[in-house]
Amino acid sequence: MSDCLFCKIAAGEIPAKKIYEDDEVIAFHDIHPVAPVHFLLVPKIHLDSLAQAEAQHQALLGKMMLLTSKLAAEQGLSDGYRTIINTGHGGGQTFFHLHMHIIGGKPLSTNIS
Ligand code: DGP
Repeated sequence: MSDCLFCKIAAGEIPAKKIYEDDEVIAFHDIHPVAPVHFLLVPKIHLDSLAQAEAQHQALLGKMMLLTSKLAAEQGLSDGYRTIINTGHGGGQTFFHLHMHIIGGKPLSTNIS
């Protein structure tokens, strides 16, 4: 998508503090961190949100889930971390390219509202 921020970051057209990249996904620090560690894990293909994912994306989504623990450990989150996927306006999504937030490095509330 030509006007998608995360597509442009994935293509290297907009800089980001990258922590991981392969042929399918990229991870980079969130520009507005809500915790000492806050990065985004983003598929390189454009999907507006998790609601657009289909069976053909199952392996990619599984890969992203499994990658969180490796990347979190590399970022020093030995005591745990939170993953969030905001989906749609009602879910608090503001950038419409599927992305997973990985957050940690401070005590996180058990209240996820
Ligand atoms: P969401 O509300 O789930 O759509 O989260 C979008 C996140 O994207 C938000 O936490 C801030 C982050 N973000 C927005 N613009 C940029 C940017 O230009 N660079 C980086 N690294 N993060 C950004």
